[in-house]
Amino acid sequence: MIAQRARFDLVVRDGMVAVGDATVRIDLGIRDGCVRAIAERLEDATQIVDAQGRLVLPGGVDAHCHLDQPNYGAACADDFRSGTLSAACGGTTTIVPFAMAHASDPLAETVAAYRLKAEGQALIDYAIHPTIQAASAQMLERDLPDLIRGGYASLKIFTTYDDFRLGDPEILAILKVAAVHGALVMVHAENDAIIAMLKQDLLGRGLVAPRFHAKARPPIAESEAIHRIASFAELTGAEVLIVHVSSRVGLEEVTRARARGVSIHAETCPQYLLLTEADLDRDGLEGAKFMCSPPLRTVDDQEALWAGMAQGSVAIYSSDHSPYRLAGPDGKLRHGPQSRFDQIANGLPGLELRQPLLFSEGYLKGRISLAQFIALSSTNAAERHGIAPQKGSIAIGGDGDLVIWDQERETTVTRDLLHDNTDHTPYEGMRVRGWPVTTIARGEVIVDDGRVLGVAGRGRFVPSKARTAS
Ligand code: DUC
Ligand code: ZN
Ligand code: ZN
Repeated sequence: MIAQRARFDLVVRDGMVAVGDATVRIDLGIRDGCVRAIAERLEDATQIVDAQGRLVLPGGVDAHCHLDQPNYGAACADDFRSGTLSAACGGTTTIVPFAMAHASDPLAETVAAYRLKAEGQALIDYAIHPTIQAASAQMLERDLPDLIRGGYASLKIFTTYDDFRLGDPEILAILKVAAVHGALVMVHAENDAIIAMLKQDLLGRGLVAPRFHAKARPPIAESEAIHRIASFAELTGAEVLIVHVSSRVGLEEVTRARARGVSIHAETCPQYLLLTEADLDRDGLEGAKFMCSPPLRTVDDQEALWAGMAQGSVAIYSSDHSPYRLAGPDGKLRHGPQSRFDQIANGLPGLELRQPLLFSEGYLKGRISLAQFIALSSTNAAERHGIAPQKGSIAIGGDGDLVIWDQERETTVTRDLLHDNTDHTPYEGMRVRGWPVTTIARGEVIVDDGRVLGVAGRGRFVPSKARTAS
């Protein structure tokens, strides 16, 4: 006799599922990785997960993190295996890291090689952003359109860093191509000349401690670059996303441009909401743990970013997980205890704590609503980066990527709690309320109450779709 297959592979029973700002007690039925039914009572399942009394939200989408990147000094501490494990343990079910290479490397090869690094390693699904560091005629006419059509419709460019930065003519040319072919262009927006001048002044005066990192990259460096990119977006009609917006004045440039109809969005990250430049001044080289670019700012900047999250001018909340160990020959302090600020790698870990921090500090403290928590940490990123509706929401036909939250759980953050491969967390000692206790990815329970059940390599590539036919 052939056994009948159950109607659902998994039913998540009796959870409080978010519908707008309300929650509804309902069952979710998943078959073949996708949500197939949402109803008061679903039976006939191979597996039932009891979510009674708990919130059931879409899995987090972290569309800005750095894994297994080339070493430009300190080594990236996480590969796809450790990075996706850490993400899954923190309630994230999709990530979008960057395929980075040298300017002269062929784009398609860079992206293909990076995709290979994920295969067999990733625990959760992933899309990929190519970073664009050159703008030759062949690249603009052929390589870039091919890439966009091929499932890489979300690109990143830089206005600073000697190895990556593009000049205005190249940026304009790339935006024109992106507008025609329907790609999103993510921009690291800081004025390179301002930073170079200030850095030289500070180092010349012997002002080398980590806190001078923030002085070398003031908010005006960010706001100038955002203003320029907004103008270019207005001119070309391209859709742009300013990544890691850190300052009030930076966000104001985005808000002003949006008000006149420019297709520009802002992303921010937990570090800009919860840490300040005072952290750079901690004892000894403790400040190195807090060095990222753009740098941490002030309480006033934090308030502007929280207001932007609540009012909609910040669209996306990502980790910008840039993992470096402190110790060791490849770590942040590889130049020794006297390291100058310009010798310390910029980047903070955050993949695992991104969701818990926003849930606790944003939603449970009343700074944002539950609907805003979901939009900022999942749906908006999926939509803007071309992976919705498969990712980023709970909907019939979408992937069964769900996170069950225990709203009552209180956790003190310690390094031991986390699964990334760094040796510290900038959030050590912070009290967090609410925790993503169960992570379900395409209908499979991959993390449950601290136990990792999913297997490395189960994660799949998700193509990022262009907005318009080209
Ligand atoms: N920009 C990023 O997006 N991540 C890390 C450092 C940086 O400058
Ligand atoms: Zn950046
Ligand atoms: Zn980044």
